[in-house]
Amino acid sequence: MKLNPEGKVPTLVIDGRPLTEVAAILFYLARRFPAAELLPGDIEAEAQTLSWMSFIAATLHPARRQGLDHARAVYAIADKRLGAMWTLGEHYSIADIHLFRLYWRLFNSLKPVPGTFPNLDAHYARMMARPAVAKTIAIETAIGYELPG
Ligand SMILES: N[C@@H](CCC(=O)N[C@@H](CS)C(=O)NCC(=O)O)C(=O)O
Repeated sequence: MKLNPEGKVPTLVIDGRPLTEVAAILFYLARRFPAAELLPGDIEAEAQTLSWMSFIAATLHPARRQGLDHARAVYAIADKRLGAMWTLGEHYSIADIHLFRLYWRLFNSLKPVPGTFPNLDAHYARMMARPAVAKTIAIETAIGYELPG
């Protein structure tokens, strides 16, 4: 609570200063480590990244709390918006990490019928095939990270 009066995770501490909100933390990490190329260079693509992350934080993240039907409707919008590749088309970015984490929770707790969200399912599979993602999931599994029911 001292670090984040809202009492929520994640909170990243940078030289003693707390930074809250997934979108802001991802933005910071992308700018702090530019070699990873997690934020596209041109203005419109950067704005699209922010658009995705705003949608994810404000609409997708709280959807589950508003009931299953609402969650399904909102994830259907995300599925339609996503299309066939990454959130920004060819460029893998922080918006994909943000989207994946939310869908990962839904996928593993609610287990949607396969085919309900075809684009999100394909995105999930592409993300799980990334070595860094597999490594993170393995670390979390080893420490017993449990999903809310
Ligand atoms: N808008 C915040 C939401 C953060 C959030 O809701 N975190 C949840 C976990 S997913 C939490 O800390 N919940 C603890 C609680 O509500 O007690 C963000 O995007 O970072």
